[in-house]
Formats: sequence, structure tokens, C-alpha cells
Amino acid sequence: MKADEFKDVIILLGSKSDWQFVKDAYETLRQFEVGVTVRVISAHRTPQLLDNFLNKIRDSQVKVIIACAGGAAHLPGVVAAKTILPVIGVPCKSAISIEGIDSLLSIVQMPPGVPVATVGINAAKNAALLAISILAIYDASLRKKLISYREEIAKKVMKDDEELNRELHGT
Ligand code: RP5
Repeated sequence: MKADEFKDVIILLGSKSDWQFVKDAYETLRQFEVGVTVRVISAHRTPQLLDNFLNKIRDSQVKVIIACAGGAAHLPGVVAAKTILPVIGVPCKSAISIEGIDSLLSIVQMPPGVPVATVGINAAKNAALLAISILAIYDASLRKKLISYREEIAKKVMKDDEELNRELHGT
């Protein structure tokens, strides 16, 4: 892949088995018409490949990296150590993880100076929305879409409130 083939957001997975938890992030970004590049690169099993990849994107248009991993989930931290781009970490509750708590702590407990913006366990959709918020700072049309999205989810809460009260009180 040439540097100019990389999209605005990169989703990195420690394993293809993480995709089931992360698909949501991809779909959300596409729903907002944000360009996404998805790659499976492991910090532990393919460290050299990760290094080469991060060197390659240095002069590309990539603006945010979402890094997802489970267990001893070092991928987001290693990526954050090697780039100054914002890195959002998604702790995956994979087959080898202890309910995802191990993944969460591995990602969130970064040393001062090298932050990873960590979302909840398997909360890939929030990672996508956070990436969109970052991109929206300099993109008015994306900002508009994000505002509409927030209005939609607010409407849903109000509708649910109405429905529940109708069920409870018939009003
Ligand atoms: C982590 O190990 C990956 O991110 C994945 O969550 C976990 C298990 O990987 P596989 O054995 O399914 O490839 O590095």
C-alpha cells in the first residue's frame, strides 16, 4: 500500500478474531462517509510489520488510529508510542481475555506522556464516534452529521420514555 492509499482513519486489529467486536466501528465510520483503512497487525506477533506500517503512514493523510486488541492488549500503547496521531484503544473481550478486564487495563494504564484514549470493553462504536468528533473539528459537514446523530439518539430516548410510560400507565 502506498502512503496516499491510506484513509483518514485506520482501524488496527491485533487479530482477525477481534473483527467481530470492531465491525461496528467500521460501519459507523462508513455511515458518516469517513474513509477507513482496516489492517490486522499484531504488536507481539508481527512487531517489525507494525514498525514498517507506522513508518509508512507518517506522511499520509491518516488523522486518527483506532487500535483494538484483547488479552495483553499492547497494540494501542505501542502504536501511541510510535506516532503523535491520536490513538483510540478498544479493549476486546476476546477468547483469551479475562472478561476483557485484562484488555481494558492493558490499554488504559499508559505512562504519563503517551496517552491512549480508551473506550469501554468492546465499545468500538464509541471509538468511531470519538474519531468522528476529532475529524469534525476541521470538517463542518461532518460536524453537521454528528449533530444530527446526537439529535436522533436523543429522540430515541424520548420515544422510549413515552413507550415505557404508556406500558406502565396506559397514558
Ligand atoms: C490479541 O490476542 C488479539 O488482539 C486477540 O484479541 C487475542 C487472540 O488472538 P487470536 O489467538 O484469536 O489470533 O493479541
